[in-house]
Amino acid sequence: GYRVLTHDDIPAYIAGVPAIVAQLGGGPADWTVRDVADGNLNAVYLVDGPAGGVCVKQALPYVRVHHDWPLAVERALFEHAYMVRLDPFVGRGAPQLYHFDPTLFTIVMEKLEPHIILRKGLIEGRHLPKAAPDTATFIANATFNTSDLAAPFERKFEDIAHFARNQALLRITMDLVLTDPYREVWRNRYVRPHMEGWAASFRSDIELKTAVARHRIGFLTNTQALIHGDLHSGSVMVTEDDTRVIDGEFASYGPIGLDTGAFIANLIMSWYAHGAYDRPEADRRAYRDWILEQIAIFWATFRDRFLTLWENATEAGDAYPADYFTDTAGKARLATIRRDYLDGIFADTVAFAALKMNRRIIGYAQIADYLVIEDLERRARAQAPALALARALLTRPERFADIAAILDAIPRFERA
Ligand code: SR1
Ligand code: MG
Repeated sequence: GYRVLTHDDIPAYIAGVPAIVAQLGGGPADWTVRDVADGNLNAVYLVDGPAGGVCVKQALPYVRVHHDWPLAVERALFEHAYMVRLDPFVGRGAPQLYHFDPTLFTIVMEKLEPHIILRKGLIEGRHLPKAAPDTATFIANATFNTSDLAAPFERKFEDIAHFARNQALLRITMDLVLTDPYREVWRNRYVRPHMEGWAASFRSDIELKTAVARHRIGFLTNTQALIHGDLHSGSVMVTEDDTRVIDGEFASYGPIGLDTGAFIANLIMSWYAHGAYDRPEADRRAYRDWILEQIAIFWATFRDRFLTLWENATEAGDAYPADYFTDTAGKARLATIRRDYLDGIFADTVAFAALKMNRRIIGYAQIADYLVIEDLERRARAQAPALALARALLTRPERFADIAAILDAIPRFERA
């Protein structure tokens, strides 16, 4: 049966998995184990042996950072299924999967070293040139290939049925991301008293809540592609020349814009947080310019890659069969259809970026980018423009029709 593995249990556990023993070399006495858990939910260990290393991740029966909060260990099934389903499409965009244990709900995978969590790199002001384009490529590869543009509906419907059972984690997204910032609930952890006014105004803002409700419906009904579901800067591990997307336990069929929006939201919040970091002004300005550039690169790369996959697809899905638009007029129409499809993803990206910012500032799971700002007054001053921008993105989407409009608005909302 299931049991929580402790640090000291890991060598004996690994000793029972021959393929991993061979990979590490030696035996339990030769292995070192490091507890490197960093996210909110799971236990994570890195194990090194004479011949190599692995990463062991176990789903705990509760939220790691909040033991009184029970959470289904079955989430590991969906993280595993996400890795398996995407393996043919994403190449080295994710860690390699070595072993899955459906009893202890552990995943043994490639140890990523010297990678760091992208969020840490952003906080430290590191230039990581591959992070944005590689993450964009990962999302395009993952979502195009699991959408109706590439997959036959029978395959897609099987997948939808499977991932629809990831309900415990979908409920977390429904509650923590799409509901809590707009109501009073014990979990909300915004900066008090400085952000109380913002939290109260969100609760009574009918225009905002109407827009949020529209995107709640989008989240619940738009099974556009297999999405990661939690693709923030803590779900990406990087070096200067390598990028891996990790932690697919929130995977489901949903709107692609939830993934692209989550990534952009975390870059935008990093930009605002940098305004409060104690760094020389010239360094700060240069780094903030770099972040804006990464947002532009991220969207351009995602769009180009998605379109390239579509234009070169040899096996079309059921949405636009290959023999459907063959003559000149048809091909021209298809170009318009593709542009409209990408515009739809962009509109969702904008909305979900806003929703993700609101949840990180008013909701339960606060982010290190802001938590490292110890002075609460300064932290709140770096958060308020993100909320003001998010509100505009949700209630005035027509003003944000392209990425240039977002890039222009980010500094403007800080000055406002
Ligand atoms: C209970 S904490 C939940 C949050 O942590 C994860 O990273 C997700 O963002 C989730 O909403
Ligand atoms: Mg996670």
